Amino acid sequence: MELASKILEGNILAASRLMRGIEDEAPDAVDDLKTIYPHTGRAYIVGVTGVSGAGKSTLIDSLIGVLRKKNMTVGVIAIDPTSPFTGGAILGDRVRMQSCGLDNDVFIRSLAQRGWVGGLSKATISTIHVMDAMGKDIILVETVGAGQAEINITKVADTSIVILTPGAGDEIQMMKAGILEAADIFVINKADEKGADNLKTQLEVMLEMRVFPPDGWKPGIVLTEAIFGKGAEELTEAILRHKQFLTSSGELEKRREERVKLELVEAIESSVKNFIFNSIDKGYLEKLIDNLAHRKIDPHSAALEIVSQFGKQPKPFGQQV
Ligand SMILES: Nc1nc2c(ncn2[C@@H]2O[C@H](COP(=O)(O)OP(=O)(O)OP(=O)(O)O)[C@@H](O)[C@H]2O)c(=O)[nH]1
Ligand SMILES: [Mg+2]
Repeated sequence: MELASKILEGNILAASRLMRGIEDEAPDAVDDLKTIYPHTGRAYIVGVTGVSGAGKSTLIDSLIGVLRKKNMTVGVIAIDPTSPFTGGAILGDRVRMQSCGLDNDVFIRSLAQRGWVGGLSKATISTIHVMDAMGKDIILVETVGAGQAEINITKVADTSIVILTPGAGDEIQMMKAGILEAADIFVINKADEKGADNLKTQLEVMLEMRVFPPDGWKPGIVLTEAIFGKGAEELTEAILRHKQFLTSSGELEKRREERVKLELVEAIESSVKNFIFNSIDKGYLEKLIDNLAHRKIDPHSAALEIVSQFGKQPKPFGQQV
């Protein structure tokens, strides 16, 4: 438990160790995660999604600068990054400091998505928990907006930012349905390039066609030039305004309930699977597999046959509390 208490003190080396354990699915990691869990739920989670090369990392670099000026501590999780964080002037120093374990204010971690089976992967949520427990005020999660993970990141984030770039007619098409709908803030990055205004109009038209409840949140559009640090302050203000809206409308609590529900579903899936495979009669399992191989039964029916043996409780079930 020593590792967990070091993490709660914000120790970067301890946090890195647990994050590695999470990725390797080390059994110890589960215990440490249990210990830190009561200390999580304070960080504000921001998803940053856009196609490869849209400028997500560059924009995050400049956001970090603005957030640090506001004395906020920052965590960054880059999922499947295809380009490394080059680091602006500020970040460059911070990353160097971080590698010496000296800087507690900014913590950056990359996660490989390859090999994940469905869902957003426990690894992302658990890594968020570690940064949260370290006391990071805001956690930025960078994902490339083309896969299944991005749909889920919008469920995990408090604020979802979608980045587009000029000449992005194609980008809009490439974005999976559901990502655009889930955006709380649109960013048009590379506004120094031709076509930014055009794209803004296109987005505005798209938003006009959607119906928002009168007291609901209507996504805004922020123009940025991330390489020049332009627009990062406006974007920070937009994030904080959205946070304020979510807090005062009670929407934040609802989103967070959705998030823990998602975690519960993932946890149930893995514990039920473990439970069944640990307790099932091996001879019965072998026979079932043999029947599957000889096409005497199909996998869905086989699964139902197994699960039905564990579903003998009255419905609905649950302990009285
Ligand atoms: N002209 C211009 N180029 C930019 C701007 N922002 C970022 N870039 C450039 O766009 C390229 C991609 O930027 P990244 O920040 O790596 O993009 P990304 O979205 O993180 O890319 P992946 O991690 O590969 O998905 C880099 O060469 C940046 O210098 C901008 O505002 N204007
Ligand atoms: Mg990147």
